[in-house]
Amino acid sequence: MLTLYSMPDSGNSYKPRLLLAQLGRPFRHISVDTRDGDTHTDEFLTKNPNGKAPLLELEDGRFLAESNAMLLHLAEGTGFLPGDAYERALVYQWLFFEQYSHEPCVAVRRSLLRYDHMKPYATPERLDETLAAGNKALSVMEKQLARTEFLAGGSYSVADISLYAYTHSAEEGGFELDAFPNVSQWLHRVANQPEHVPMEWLPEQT
Ligand SMILES: N[C@@H](CCC(=O)N[C@@H](CS)C(=O)NCC(=O)O)C(=O)O
Repeated sequence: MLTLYSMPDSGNSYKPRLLLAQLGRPFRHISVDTRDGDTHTDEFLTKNPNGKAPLLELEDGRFLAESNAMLLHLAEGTGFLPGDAYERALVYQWLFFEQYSHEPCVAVRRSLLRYDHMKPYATPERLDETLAAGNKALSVMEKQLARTEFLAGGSYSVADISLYAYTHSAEEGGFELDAFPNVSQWLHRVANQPEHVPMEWLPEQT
């Protein structure tokens, strides 16, 4: 069985949990808390030298880090990842966008405001910077979603799962989603996909 080391409150960790739930793939879940140093123990670092969650352990014992790499691997051969080369590249486009232009501001601002251990880093300059960059990322999504139902076109894909994770919780980072009506409607569409689970969902332990 697959094993996922993930942090319940983290959007990066939510991405593979959501896809696994939607694929109906059972997995063992091991909760880690980065604030307790769980990802910096010698044991964890042998599994992921980067010391970050989520981390996926495949059935054969191999490990895979990086949430978006997990989405691509798990979605292979399913309707969550197009077969056509260009359509697939559009999914990659949004996954790279998520990691470079969205997560570093939308997710980071949420953690600056939400977690006590991040408070020393929540300077007014940092909050201003992440707000401006996050609003820019949301406006890029807004323009795309004025044209297509989902981010990479007409079909729900792992691009939507990846960007849903931190967009649906963006208000916790002080972003005003009412200013982005197409994004808000897309959030509802994503939440209404079959077998959707909320961020708090964790599989029952066997
Ligand atoms: N690019 C990585 C980011 C993972 C990441 O930043 N995880 C955070 C929790 S959301 C973490 O483990 N932080 C602990 C640390 O950096 O020491 C991914 O998408 O999986």
